[in-house]
Amino acid sequence: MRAKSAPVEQSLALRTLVFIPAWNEEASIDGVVADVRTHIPDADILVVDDGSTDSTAERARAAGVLCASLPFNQGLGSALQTGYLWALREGYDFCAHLDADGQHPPAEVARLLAEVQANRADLALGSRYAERTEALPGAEIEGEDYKPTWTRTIGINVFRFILTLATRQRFTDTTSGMRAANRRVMKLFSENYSPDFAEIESLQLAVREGLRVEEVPVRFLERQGGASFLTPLRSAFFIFKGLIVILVGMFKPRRHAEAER
Ligand SMILES: Nc1nc2c(ncn2[C@@H]2O[C@H](COP(=O)(O)OP(=O)(O)OP(=O)(O)O)[C@@H](O)[C@H]2O)c(=O)[nH]1
Ligand SMILES: [Mg+2]
Repeated sequence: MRAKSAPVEQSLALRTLVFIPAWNEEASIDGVVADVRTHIPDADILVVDDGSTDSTAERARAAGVLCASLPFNQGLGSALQTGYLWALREGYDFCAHLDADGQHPPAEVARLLAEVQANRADLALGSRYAERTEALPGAEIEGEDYKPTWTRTIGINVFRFILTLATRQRFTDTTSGMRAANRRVMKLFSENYSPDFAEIESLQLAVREGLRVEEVPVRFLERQGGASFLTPLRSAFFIFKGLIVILVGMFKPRRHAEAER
């Protein structure tokens, strides 16, 4: 007679993956991984090394976290899509991502995860500019507040206005790369995500597919090392490209994610 199999407790527990897109972030990756462990202790951690030429991947492996190394630099969108696909295929219930440069406090990411875990949103988005109805969140977090450059400020305001208009949902921080998601979002984004900076496009897509996207007020900090990719010229190009992408996105056929629920 076959022995009765013992109940597998782990299969009943909800599993969370926190992934960190990283491109040449050796100066900050150790600190970010350590902070995620402290503030989101139950989550598995995946560093998506986007073809780094420094020791980012070695450091991630030495820290004992999962590490997916893309063979060459493919852009932030590809790194994020890799994370969503990993989470989907490995059967995680929830996932979250944050930048590898130390700007996104993991304590704030934990608050985003709480929103999707409580099923108040499919996609929770950390916003530096959302109105704060309670006491300043993250006030206890050490570090200097993020200050956008003037080109960034222009871009943020342009996209805030256009995306709000295009989706008929109020957005304040469309370029935020601090997000938490459930499996509906994993499925959508692992199939549809542009390779480069696709933060805005992905929000438009999620709203059009009927997913619940919610902004949560958070603090962002200044970079802890490395260099920003967005020079003023790149920012101008990014704004131009973003506008075209939103315009085209308004006419794309819907895939009706609601029907897949
Ligand atoms: N720029 C850039 N970042 C990438 C890429 N692939 C992965 N990343 C990671 O994506 C995250 C965001 O990149 P950042 O250059 O910091 O972009 P940002 O936070 O919008 O810009 P800053 O506010 O100036 O830091 C970081 O963790 C990067 O390491 C890539 O191809 N280009
Ligand atoms: Mg950054």
